[in-house]
Amino acid sequence: MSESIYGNCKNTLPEVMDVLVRRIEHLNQIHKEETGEGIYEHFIYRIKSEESMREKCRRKNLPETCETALGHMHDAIGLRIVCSFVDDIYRIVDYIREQKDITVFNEKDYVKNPKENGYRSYHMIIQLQVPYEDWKGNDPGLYFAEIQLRTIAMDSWAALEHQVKYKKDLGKTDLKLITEELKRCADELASCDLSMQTIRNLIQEEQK
Ligand code: 0O2
Repeated sequence: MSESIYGNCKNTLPEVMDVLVRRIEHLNQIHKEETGEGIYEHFIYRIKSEESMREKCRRKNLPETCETALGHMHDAIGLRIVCSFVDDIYRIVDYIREQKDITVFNEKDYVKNPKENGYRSYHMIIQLQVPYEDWKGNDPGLYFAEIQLRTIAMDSWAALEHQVKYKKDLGKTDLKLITEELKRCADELASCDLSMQTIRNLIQEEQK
């Protein structure tokens, strides 16, 4: 069997991801105790499969090594947090920024600055310090992770758009029309997110 692209860190990656997962669950718990509501609707997480990581290395013309997978790529560990309201996305972002063992390496706010196709999400690349060895042999070690934050509406849109991207049998006309419709949908969903946020604010004001 060929060696893992994650080298000696293969078995550590799930443990590092677990630290992050527990942190986010803790935030949800605190928020529930304070407000009676969870801060996210659901969240999912994964270690990028060997196959996907190797494919990404090839796509980017980088060697299929542990250094590339854990030093140059930042999404071997990925979390996706799906919220009911846009404000909750920014609350979680602030919470992540406050963590002493986390350094924010890069952020992309595709919520305020959507991609041309309509894609919306908040992306954070973070570096987490953990009491485990990293790929460089440092202990405590540093591990990258990608955290994507979105609303339920943004998440449904991204799932549909992802499906379309991989449909190979679409003609040029179909593709153009679908792309335009997807963009229109993304904008309408963003407008719904805004209305939902306004309704929530009104309810909260009323409760004060
Ligand atoms: P997977 O399978 O989801 O992990 P990168 O390609 O990561 O080096 P880039 O281009 O700077 O770098 O990344 P960006 O824009 O932060 O996006 C990374 C991830 O966001 C993607 O991961 C997707 O999950 C998601 N994403 C970004 N743009 C789109 C989009 O237009 N549509 C959808 N559906 N998802 C998007 P990967 O690596 O593609 O794959």
